[in-house]
Amino acid sequence: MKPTIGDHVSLDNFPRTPLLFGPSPIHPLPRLSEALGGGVEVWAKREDCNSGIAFGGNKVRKLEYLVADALEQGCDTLVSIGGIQSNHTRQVTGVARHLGLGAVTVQEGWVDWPEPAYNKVGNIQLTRILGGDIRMDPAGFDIGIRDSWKAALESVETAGGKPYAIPAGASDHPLGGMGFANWAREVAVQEAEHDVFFDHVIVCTVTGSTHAGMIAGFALEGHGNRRVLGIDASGTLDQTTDQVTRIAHNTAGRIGVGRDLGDDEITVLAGYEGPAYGVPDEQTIDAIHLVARTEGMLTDPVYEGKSMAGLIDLVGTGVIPTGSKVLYAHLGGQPALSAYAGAPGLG
Ligand code: 5PA
Repeated sequence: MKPTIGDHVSLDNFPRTPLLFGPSPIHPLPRLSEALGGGVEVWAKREDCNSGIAFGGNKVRKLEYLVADALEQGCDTLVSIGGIQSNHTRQVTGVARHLGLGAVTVQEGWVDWPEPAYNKVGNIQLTRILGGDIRMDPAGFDIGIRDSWKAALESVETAGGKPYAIPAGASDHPLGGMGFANWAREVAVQEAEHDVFFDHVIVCTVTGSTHAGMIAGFALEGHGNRRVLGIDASGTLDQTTDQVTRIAHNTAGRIGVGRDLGDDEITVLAGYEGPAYGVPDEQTIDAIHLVARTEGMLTDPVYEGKSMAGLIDLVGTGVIPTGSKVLYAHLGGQPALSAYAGAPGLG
């Protein structure tokens, strides 16, 4: 069945600063599909190659809407927060540089990973190269609002600057869901181009606005027979589910969905998060190996390796039934791989 492609005036009304190459690539994964038994057709949409800014990723897409707002307000410094190996803070810093803005990022100790190079390589290395103002903080994992982030905002003001506040993952923000609402519209166009309809979408979820934006965006497209399955990688399922639910409802209202979202439209699945946020288990590593070795597609041990483990299991157990067309949202994250060279199977 072909989707109808509509022009959603309400979505187009939001100012957007273009940061992506254009629509992110979409392509089939035939050898992975075959390895999973050949009963389902798996495709990927590649946010890991969506932009030339600091390796791209899902946050660059979200930031198209947040930075448009920041520029309109005349802000000169983006201020955000994440773990030491945060992809988000790397992308915030890259986008700030691209636009001639300053960036302050609080980098917390979200993950207890005993690798000597963990504080040096991967995302933190790239953020340093980008010339970000990094504030290290020992606090543990939490997707909520933190005092250290508020202090960073205040410090910019004290120095005479005008900060723009971007919460963890650019999620708990009025515009957090917009980027992936727009993504859903992009998918509908690409489906028409490729004459395919994805009845299942797999997405990794932690701070929630990627998943939530998709839910709202697909609700606007109006095809009820599509399931968006969020794979939790936070290890704090209730908090992530609450955040996805809240942002999905807010975004749906903002873009003019015109009806309440049903509970069955919001699905966050546990079981693939490993021992904790940022720590892979055997299932994660096996998933990373399978997709790397069948398709040459790289995934990371914090996020996409976990959502890929979810996809593999859901196909294997028949939760995603034979005959399905599955779209795997690849959200980026590979720069963290070098920080995990000590994990069994990754180095
Ligand atoms: C991240 C997030 P959400 O946070 O929007 O749910 O996205 C989850 C996700 N895949 C999925 C990758 C590669 C991600 O980087 N990363 C965070 C970060 O600080 O990098 C926000 C947690």
